[in-house]
Amino acid sequence: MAMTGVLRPGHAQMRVLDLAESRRFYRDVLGLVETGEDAQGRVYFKCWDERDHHCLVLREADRAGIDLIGFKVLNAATLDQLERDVQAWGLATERVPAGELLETGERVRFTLPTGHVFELYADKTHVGNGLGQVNPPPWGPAADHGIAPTRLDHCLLYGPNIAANKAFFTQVLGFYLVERIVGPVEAGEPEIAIFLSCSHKTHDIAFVEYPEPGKLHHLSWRMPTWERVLRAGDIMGMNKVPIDIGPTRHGTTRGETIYAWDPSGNRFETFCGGYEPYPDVQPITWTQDGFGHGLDFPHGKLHESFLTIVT
Ligand code: M3P
Ligand code: FE
Repeated sequence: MAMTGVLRPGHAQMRVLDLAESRRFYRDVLGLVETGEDAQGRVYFKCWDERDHHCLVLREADRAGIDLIGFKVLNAATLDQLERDVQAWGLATERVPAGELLETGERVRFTLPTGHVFELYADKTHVGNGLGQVNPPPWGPAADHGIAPTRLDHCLLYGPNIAANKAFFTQVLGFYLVERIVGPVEAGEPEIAIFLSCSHKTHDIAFVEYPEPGKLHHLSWRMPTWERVLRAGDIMGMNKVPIDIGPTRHGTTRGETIYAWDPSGNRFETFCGGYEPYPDVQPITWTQDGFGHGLDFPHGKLHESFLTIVT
């Protein structure tokens, strides 16, 4: 089998300021499927076409942002091996017991050089997408409730020392570099953004160099088509959701996109398209001159908010 090791982004736990308002937003405007609430009051969601129990956990807090991001790995033996590899690379790990998140097995947790709490896990209950495993229809009612992304696609995180994250993800977790943005020529063109894949996607995770650790730029939600991205924009308009950028296309990754804000000010993206890299791809570089087109290809505009607003 070609895809082993780390499989995909599996969950994010996000902080929200008002749980009731956010619950309505994620359920009825973004159109996720609510799958549970735990004893701590955290609320769980999945996208309609995901099959595991959840991909998003909301926790009420007095500041917005991201608590942790979790990636699913192939199986328990892979998890054990990666735990040893992470430790050998020099990061301290802890085991979070099974059941700490609903319907989720043990997780191996550590903190990335950029200050983000990152987890690997092998087990989460298969709840299915509601269409069944035998002769399923292509979609059902949940695919037409709100914006209705099909899956959690990737996240973009901001923090210091992305060079160390790049080394860690490529040397330990089996990711490869797909695209990068470099800084000014005078500074020797250091990497200021990296787009990393553990799959066939243009990115499963991306990082931007930023002085403050542990920051969230956006969680990205996969849409099946550009028309569906435009329709997401219609739904944002109908619901007075504040939009940051788009609808437009990133030059970086070639994805079609809207960036907008949830009720707590956490940015999210509705995203589709891109191309399909393999691990032998030669990374694409965006220079300072090209940065504006990398972010917003048609306008060639380096939107100020991209660099300055994070949670
Ligand atoms: C994304 C994406 C820049 C592009 C950002 C891209 C800063 O958020 O999902 O591809 O050029
Ligand atoms: Fe994105």
